[in-house]
This record gives sequence, structure tokens and C-alpha cells, in this order.
Amino acid sequence: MLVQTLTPEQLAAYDRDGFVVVENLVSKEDVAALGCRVREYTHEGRPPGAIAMFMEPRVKRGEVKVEHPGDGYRKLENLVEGDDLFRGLGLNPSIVAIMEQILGPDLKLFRNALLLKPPQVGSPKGMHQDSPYWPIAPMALCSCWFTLDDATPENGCMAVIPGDHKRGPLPHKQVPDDFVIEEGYYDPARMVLKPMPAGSGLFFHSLLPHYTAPNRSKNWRRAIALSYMSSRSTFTGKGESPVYFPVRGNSYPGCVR
Ligand SMILES: O=C(O)CCC(=O)C(=O)O
Repeated sequence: MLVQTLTPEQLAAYDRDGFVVVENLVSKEDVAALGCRVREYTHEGRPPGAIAMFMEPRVKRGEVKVEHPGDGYRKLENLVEGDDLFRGLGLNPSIVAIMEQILGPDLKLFRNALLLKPPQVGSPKGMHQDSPYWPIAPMALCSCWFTLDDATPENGCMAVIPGDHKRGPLPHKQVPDDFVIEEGYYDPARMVLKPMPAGSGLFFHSLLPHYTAPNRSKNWRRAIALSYMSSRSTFTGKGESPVYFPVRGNSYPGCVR
């Protein structure tokens, strides 16, 4: 596939709105292969190795019943580290080229998490910004939220508040099963839904407020958030920086390892 990059207009839109959507990042065959691989982990007993698998909290508590245990997963972390196909996605030339345009030439992967919304089971993810969760400065990471299925308003596509990444970190509070922006600090009427076909990426700033609805449809909604940072970022958590997955370019003394 041709390597895609952002046009100057798309880069300006990312700066203004805090996000940009790019379709056809990989071929239909490759999207299908990634989807099959996920099913091998969730439904067919493929050994997870380094991959961490988390159940939907309401399924775990027995509040929601599923036909197959594989229909109860909410999140798979570390696929890029633990799976060859997903490593290829994390290093996809178009995704990395776009990250380089946004974040500069020295890149590390901060995190990767596949978010699953099984039909009728997938719960909402409340309105939040990512940076308040993350021990990285400056608060200027970029995630590619890559869709393995068509993401629609019915199955929980992304919803964003354009431009609000410019407002800095907003106060968040703990609620049952979630950590969300406090009421009054964003205007729900300004929320915009972003339906996307499978194989697309929503590139978004780590201060962009975003939300996904529960899956009330008959169709799966699976998407992986691939979150990158400049290697000049610093770790603001306790102790020494963890060693992050290297994507390209150099590392710097005193910065994330
Ligand atoms: O995929 C979802 O449902 C939520 C994703 C999200 O909020 C994130 O990647 O920060």
C-alpha cells in the first residue's frame, strides 16, 4: 500500500480540532487478518504470552451473561509487544509517518490497548482526556485509534469535542468503573460523532475530550488505540521511566527510556 501522510490542510485541522481521520491505512485483507487474530485470543485459546486480557467489569461481576467467555472481553493490552501482526500495525509506515509529522522524528510507543465492544455487551467509556491518566510530560501525545470493524453511532464509534484539547487538562473524577471529566467542564452539545469504516485511524491529541457509547447493535466494535510520544518526553511517575517500545529515531538522556 502507498504510504499516506497528512496534507498541510489536514495538519492544520489536527492543530485546530485536535484530531484527523485517515481511511484505508491498511488493506481489507490485513484488517480481516487482524480481526481473526483477535478472535484467536478471545475465542480460540491462542496463548496470550505478553498480552494482558481484561473482562468487561459487568460480565466479571455476573451482572451480564455472555454465550461464550470470549464475548466478555473489554480490553487487550500489549498486542504490539506480544503479537507479530499487531507489531506490524504499530510500526505501519503510514501511521508512523503521520506520527512523525505530528510529534517529530524520535518516537516511542507509550501504550497500546485494543478496546472491544461486543454486541449488546460493550459498555460506554465516559468523556475523558487521556493525558490526565498518563505520567508523561508534555501532555501532547498522539493516539491512532484504529478500527478493526466499521465503527458506527449504534456500536460505539468515537465522539469528540473539537478544539477542546487547547483548554489544557480538565478536572476528572472517579466514578464506578471509570474516570471522567467533571460535569460543567465540557459542553455535551458540542460533541461530534465520528463514524469510521474498518481500517481507518482517528489520530487524536491526548488532551482531546472523547467518549464512546455502549454497543446497542448486533455488530462488534473493535478498535486499537496506539499511543505514541516524542522520545524527548519525560516520565512524571514514581521512580525511573519504564522502557517503552522504540518506534524510530533517538532516545535522550533524562527523557523517557
Ligand atoms: O475504544 C473505546 O471505546 C474508547 C477508547 C478511548 O477512550 C481511548 O482510547 O482513550
